[in-house]
Amino acid sequence: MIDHAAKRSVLALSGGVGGAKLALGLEDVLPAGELHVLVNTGDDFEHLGLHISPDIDTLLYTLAGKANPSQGWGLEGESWHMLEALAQLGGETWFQLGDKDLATHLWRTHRLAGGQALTAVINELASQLGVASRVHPMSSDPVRTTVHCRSESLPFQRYFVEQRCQPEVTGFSFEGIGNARPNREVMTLLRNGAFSQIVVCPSNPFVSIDPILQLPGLWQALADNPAPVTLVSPIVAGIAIKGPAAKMMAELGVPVTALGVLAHYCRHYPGLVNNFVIDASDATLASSIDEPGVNVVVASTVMKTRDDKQSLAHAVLDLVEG
Ligand code: FO1
Repeated sequence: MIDHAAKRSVLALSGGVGGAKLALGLEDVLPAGELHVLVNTGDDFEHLGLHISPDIDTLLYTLAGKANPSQGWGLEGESWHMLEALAQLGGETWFQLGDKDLATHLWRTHRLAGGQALTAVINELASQLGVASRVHPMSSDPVRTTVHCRSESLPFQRYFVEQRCQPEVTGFSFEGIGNARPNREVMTLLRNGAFSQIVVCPSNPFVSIDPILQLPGLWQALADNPAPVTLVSPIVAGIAIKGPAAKMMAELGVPVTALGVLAHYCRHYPGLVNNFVIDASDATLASSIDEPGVNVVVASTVMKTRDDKQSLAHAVLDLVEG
């Protein structure tokens, strides 16, 4: 195993819970401050007058060691008095906001109303929570994911939380993406050659990573960058490690395998992926992957323990030095 202390920074692209696991492993094995995470904000929404950034908060809480371990989202040791009182008033309680988590939403909404950019507010929150890595919203401009289903189109959180991902999906759109500017600091770091590797975490390709890559100019900037791009498959042995990715692939007619994941990225972002990490249980698929320029790597990608997260992080980082 290589000592990663001497190397440059790493940029990880992430959605919420699944991506946060690998981000935590990367943070553990990299020198402090060398991990930058560019996070999806397509599932941000305005709820009860508050600006909620679920994937950003999942990253912040996970890297701060404060995440609820069973849910992956929200804070550990949470209480629910506000939600109970809201229910008594007849308010909407389908989206669960814990009492401590509420402070994050109140603070963010207050700072945004005062004219701060989302990027600056997240920097403040990260520093208050004691997060050593850099957590970057993909953009400070609003992008909102809509899930198109057979019978209706739903804002992302209505589909994901209220409808529990049950409606059959036919596609996705990202409102506002055409005018959204990619995170300026990350674009500058890319231009300056600050990253030794770019890692696409095992997050949902359609609703977590696509909104990031479809920001104007972003995926081309990643593809043109000399730092290799390593994609970790979110599909293992035909199932999604976390969330509805496998269900969505089946409904969209994409093969529910690691091959289907790679085909999605290669079709929409040609030349982006240099390394593709698949799980050991999918090792037999390796010989059937013949995407030009893609190096296939087999590793243990299921991250149940902290050790699992660190081992996968080492396997990914070793690719660049190896
Ligand atoms: N996910 C749920 O499945 N149910 C919830 O009630 C819920 C509340 C919630 C509150 C704050 C927050 O930061 C995240 C929350 N999530 C909840 C997760 C959220 O829906 C994420 O967008 C998904 O996990 C997809 O990344």
